[in-house]
This record gives sequence, structure tokens and C-alpha cells, in this order.
Amino acid sequence: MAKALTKQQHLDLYYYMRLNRAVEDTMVKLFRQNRIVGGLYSSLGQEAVSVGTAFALEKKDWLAPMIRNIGALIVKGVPPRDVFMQHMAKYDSPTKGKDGTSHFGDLENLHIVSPISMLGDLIPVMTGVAMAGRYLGHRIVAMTWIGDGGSSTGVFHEGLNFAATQKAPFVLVLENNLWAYSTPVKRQVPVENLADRAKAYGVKSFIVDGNDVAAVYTTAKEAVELARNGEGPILIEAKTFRRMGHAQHDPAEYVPPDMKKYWEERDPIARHEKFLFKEKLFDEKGKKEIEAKINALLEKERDFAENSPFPPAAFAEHGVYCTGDDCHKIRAKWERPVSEVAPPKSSVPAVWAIEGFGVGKGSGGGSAPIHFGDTEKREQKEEAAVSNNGAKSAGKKPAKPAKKAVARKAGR
Ligand SMILES: Cc1ncc(C[n+]2csc(CCOP(=O)(O)OP(=O)(O)O)c2C)c(N)n1
Ligand SMILES: [Mg+2]
Repeated sequence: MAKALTKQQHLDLYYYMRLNRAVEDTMVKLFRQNRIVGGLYSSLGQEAVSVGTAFALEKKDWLAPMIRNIGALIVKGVPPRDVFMQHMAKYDSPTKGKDGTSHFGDLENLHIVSPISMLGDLIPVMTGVAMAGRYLGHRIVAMTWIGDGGSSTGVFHEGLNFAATQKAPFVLVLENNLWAYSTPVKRQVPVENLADRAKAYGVKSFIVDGNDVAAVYTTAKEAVELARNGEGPILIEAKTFRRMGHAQHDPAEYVPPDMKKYWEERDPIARHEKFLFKEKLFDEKGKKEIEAKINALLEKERDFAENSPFPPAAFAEHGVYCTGDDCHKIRAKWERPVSEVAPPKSSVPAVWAIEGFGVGKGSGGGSAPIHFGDTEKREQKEEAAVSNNGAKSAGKKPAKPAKKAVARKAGR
């Protein structure tokens, strides 16, 4: 357990993990009361990963969470009421009741990119965010998370390779919780450490005990600073365990009871609490104060969420298609004149037409090289055009078009 952190940092990590768990516990109750409209994906036992990694980011940095990273959202500054209202599909929620889970972001203030459900797709997206930050000279780091299952998608590998070749200031947290739905990690990946996947792309990686919040934080901090200094991207494999089923509907009876027990004994909150007591960083009174602060906050946040209305029926058609300013106000911030980065207004004749392959009309109407050689050659076409123009102006009949060039056999 790292001791290099300040007392306040240790207490903050504890507070955020407790808040993360309390927010999810509240949502389980709301789910049982039938007030949650969408899916509920528990991060019970994984709080140290979301909290410890997001805690390593600065305010200006960017993150994109996956379904089990509510803790990261809270650390970045999302109020619990937004998380409740999203899941309850309320009108005051960030998506105004259009989504039933955590598909929301905040590009203006908190620098959060909304999750994408297709596993792995956030990797190239966040690589792009990291590259944009570097281009603008902002010295930001972009972070996202992926599961053990998600690390087997094609886009994980394409994205990581892309980030590596671009040296993007990007940190990818691979949350290895040993299960992807009902598939154990050993049945879907033939390697022991998923961090090894980074080697294929020349990417530096770390492995960390995902149930030790101080270790997660110090590892993430090192990765974030390496990335900020141009040594990214970095992959962190956090070894942890999914203590509940995939979502509320899944009782996860396929998980061996011994395995559950092993990980319950390594609960990240209980472990950190033990550490805080042992190091005299807090006592029973300090613990009660934190609990009281969380309870008071969540009562207020839950009340607000419950009192928020559902969207009016007429709102159903709003926001389906982009209608300009009343849809979104974010515009590209061009650092170079638009004309400089936009495609040229007029096309120029292709200078690389290949002898014998002919030149034809492109879809835009201009000359474009084509590959079949079944149209007249450029010189023949130009000659025909000149003689036709001459004929027209002299009042003669236009000349016959030039003979077609012989088609070249395909497959050469
Ligand atoms: C490309 C893609 N394939 C399949 C799914 C369906 N799906 C959603 S979550 C999930 C399991 C993910 O497991 P893992 O990546 O280990 O994350 P965990 O649920 O354990 O956090 C699957 C298969 C998806 N969302 N995207
Ligand atoms: Mg998993």
C-alpha cells in the first residue's frame, strides 16, 4: 500500500469510493421500486479502479467512461443527481430523459465524452481527443476504460495501434474483472496478463491490484504524467472482480462461490478503511463524519431526482434530427483559417494518369483516372474536342469520336 499520498488524498479516495458505492446502492433500491427505466450495471468491488484512475486526472483532462465507471464520473465532478436522473429518464437529466443509463457527457465544462456502447470504440475516439489536445497545445491527457471482454474486439487493437503510432497522450485502463457476461477470461484470452497485449504495439503497460485504491492511484498518476510528457500511450491492467452479474437481470449463478468469497475478502473499501485506521489517518469519529456527509448529500440528490418530471410527450420528437443552434452550440474551433484546411474549391487535372489505363469522368463530373482503359486516351479525347470545336465554329459536322482504346484484361 503506497504511503506517498497525503492524508487528504487518502481520505478523498475513501470518500469517493464510499460515494460511488452509496450512489449505486441507492440505484439498486430505486430499481427494485421500478423507478429505474434503463439497465443498471454494478461496479460493486471495482470502485478502486474508477476512483483511483480518474483521481489522477487534472480538471482540464478528458475522460470517457464505460458502464461500470460511475465512480470516475463522480470524481470528475458529475453530481449524483445527474446519475440518478439519467437512469430514471427524468427531464432534468443531461439527456432530458432520452437515455436510461449513463450515455451522457459534458464537452464544455467537465470534459467528459459520452460512452459508446460498442465495446472498444472509445479507444480511437479518445485517441483523437488526445491528439486534438496536443494540436491545440493544451497539454491534456485523455483516458478511457475497457473490460477484459472488450479487449478482444478488433477496434481495441486498431485503436491501440493508432494511439501508439500517433504517440497520443492517452491512458487506457483495462479493467480485468475476470468475466465478460458469463464468459470467464481464461476461456476467451490465452494469455495470463492482458497487459501483454500492449507489447504488440510498442505500448508501455502497468499491472496493478485493482482492489488497492492507493496503488491504482499512484500507477495511474505515473501513467498520466508519462502521457502528458509525450511518452504515451500507456495501458494499465487493473486486476479485479465483478462481484454482481452483468446487470441487474443476471444472478450470475455461473460464478463459482469460492471465487466470490475470495474477492469479497478483498473488498477495496474495507481494505482502504483498514489502512486508514492502521495509519491513524482517521478514527471512528472521522469515519462517521464521512458517512453523514454522504448520506446528507444523497438524500438531497435523490429528492431532487425523484421530484424531477418526466419529459412532456411533445418532447419525444425533439432532438431526433439536428436543427442547428437549438440542438447543439458546440462549433469546431478552427485554429487555422477554414479555407486552409478545407478541400480545394476547384479540381486540377490528374497528373498521374497511367499510360494505357485511360482517363474518364469522375462522379463529380471532372476528369478522373479510371482503371479499365476502356475509354479514349486523354490525347485522343483532347484531339477530338479540338477538332469538334473547330468543326462547330466552321459550321461543319463534328468528327466521329476517337476509337476506343483496347480494354486491358483484368487480373494483371
Ligand atoms: C462490440 C460489442 N460486442 C458485444 C457487445 C455486447 N456486450 C455488452 S457488455 C458485454 C460484456 C463485456 O465484458 P467486459 O468487456 O469484460 O466488461 P465488463 O462487463 O466485465 O465490465 C458484451 C458482450 C457490445 N456492447 N459491443
Ligand atoms: Mg469483464
